[in-house]
Amino acid sequence: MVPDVGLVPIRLVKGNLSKVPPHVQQFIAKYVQICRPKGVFICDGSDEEAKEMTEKLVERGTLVKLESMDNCYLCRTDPADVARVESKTFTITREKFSTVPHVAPGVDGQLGRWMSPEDAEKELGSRLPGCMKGRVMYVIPFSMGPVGGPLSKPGIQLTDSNYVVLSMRIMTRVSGELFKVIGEQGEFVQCVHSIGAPRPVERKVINHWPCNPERIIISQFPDERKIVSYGSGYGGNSLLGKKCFALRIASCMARDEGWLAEHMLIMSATSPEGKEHFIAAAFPSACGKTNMAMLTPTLPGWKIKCVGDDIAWMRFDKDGRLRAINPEAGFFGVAPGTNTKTNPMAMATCSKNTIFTNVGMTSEGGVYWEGLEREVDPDVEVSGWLGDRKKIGDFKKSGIKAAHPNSRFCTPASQCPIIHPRWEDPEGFPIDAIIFGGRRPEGVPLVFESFDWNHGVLLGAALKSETTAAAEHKGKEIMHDPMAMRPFMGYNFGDYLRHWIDLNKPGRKMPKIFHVNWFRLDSNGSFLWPGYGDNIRVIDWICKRVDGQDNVAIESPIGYLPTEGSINMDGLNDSYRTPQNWQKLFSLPKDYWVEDVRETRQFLDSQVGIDLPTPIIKQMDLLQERIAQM
Ligand code: OXD
Ligand code: MN
Repeated sequence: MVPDVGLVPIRLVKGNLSKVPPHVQQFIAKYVQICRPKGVFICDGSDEEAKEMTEKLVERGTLVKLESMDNCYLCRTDPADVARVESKTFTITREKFSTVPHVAPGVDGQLGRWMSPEDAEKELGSRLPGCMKGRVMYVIPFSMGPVGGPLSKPGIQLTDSNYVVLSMRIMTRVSGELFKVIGEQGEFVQCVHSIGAPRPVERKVINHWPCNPERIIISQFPDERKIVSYGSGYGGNSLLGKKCFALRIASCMARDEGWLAEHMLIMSATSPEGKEHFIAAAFPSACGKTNMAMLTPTLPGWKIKCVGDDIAWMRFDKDGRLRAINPEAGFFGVAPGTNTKTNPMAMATCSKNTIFTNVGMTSEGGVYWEGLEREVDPDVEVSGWLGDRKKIGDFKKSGIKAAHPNSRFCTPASQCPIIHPRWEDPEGFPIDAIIFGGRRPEGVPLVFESFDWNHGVLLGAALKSETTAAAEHKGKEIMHDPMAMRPFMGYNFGDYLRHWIDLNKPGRKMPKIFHVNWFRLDSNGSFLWPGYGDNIRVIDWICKRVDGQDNVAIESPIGYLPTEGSINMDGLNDSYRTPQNWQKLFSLPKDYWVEDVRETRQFLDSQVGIDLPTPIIKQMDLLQERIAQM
């Protein structure tokens, strides 16, 4: 069947074009014309479709079936394509300062990368033409958020990677129904993705993972609600519903429409008395958001339910409550470090119907990564992500990792044993508390609360953390990651802060804002806090504050701190319960804070410059004054 939709014929390999609204057909036809795939496959999101595609990928060697698991597969990528590439990620707007703030002269801007439409045309014009030659273009209709929900948004992704098709159907809601939704609403986000390896391939294909890492470009066009990603098949570079759409494009939609698209987990915590609180928490990549979203409480009687582990879309309802949905349908979690102690719920979630990428594989057909040493038979042989076979202990001895530090599991959220029973409620959940946090080895207390909304926005703006493997950074350093959105900002960060401040309107019930740090170290380098399931103790305190308990907090220069003894330490090891440990967890070394605030101020002044909203400058002045008087 070769229907003609006006530009070039769409040579259909599979699917039903008659169900595709005309403006979506035009979009497909435009990119068929440019990318020249050998055929077009319109996905319907069905299990049969996934099964067929999976079998093909196993035959080809892109996926390996994990024999000891239930419907799980391993993918090993080209070692040159293993993480998000922030340096090649751009936002394209006519006006530069819609995308990036006015940085100080001579300063290298860190909050977003702008490209002019002319340069983008040149860059993409030298990559896209013919980029899908010899490959099939898959058309993925997907929804971020429950299909047709009031807070949800539809998208169409075109891609020449069937690994992407399979991952997108886990991470988003892929369904032919979307064509109807789009037909009625008109709007959809245009997502174009190519691995950049037309046939015959020029670059040597490694691990059956064709890609073009030297020419990667990930471009967002917020004004056109469009994303074009070229060269990489990995994670946030290629699953365009996630970072590109649900954060970068959606933050622009949110600015225009008065809501928030944030890099936040969503969870509920129910106290032993049966009171449920909803929490959204922003942490930079690889700070344990997934662990926190599904933590197993160590305090008796508490229950945690997970709504989402990475992204929150939040909008005030008519009663002035901020309601959040998780726009995603799956978890794309970092594998190393995940085990039955740190995150038993994630382990249970990814025991079936999961695609693992760049982890090790045991000779029995199970998975292995650093952190599972105690859970996998030490005599078993593992083939590492780079293909070398060794015993577990020998990986450690040789210093070679069995799994890449950014290796992932891609698994359906519905399989999480503690997924909230109403996690797909299209209306979302009312958020009581927003938490910001990062990896801060020094100086920053376990938890503190902002004095008010604007002070809370400053806590988010001042967020810093040790760097991670989720992007291409090398080594450990403390990096600014304002609102945990540095790599995901869709527009001028000063305007973004202004948007946050402006949300605080009379009649609205603003969530309380907190800052946490699970990662403070002792002088001998050991953690002062056990973390993981014991973080419920901090959540317990946060819930008390949300409920208005005044006697559990004391004012300090940086915010409200817990009064000594107000965090429940029952059942913890004695070493955590000493007054000395409390002092180490909550102390505010003056020199540290004087320097910290000076450095934050310098960062915001130089990076956001004249775009920094006055209320934030005022908050910094007040903070600096309070610290000077310490
Ligand atoms: C992620 C990230 O993959 O934040 O979620 O990098
Ligand atoms: Mn993330």
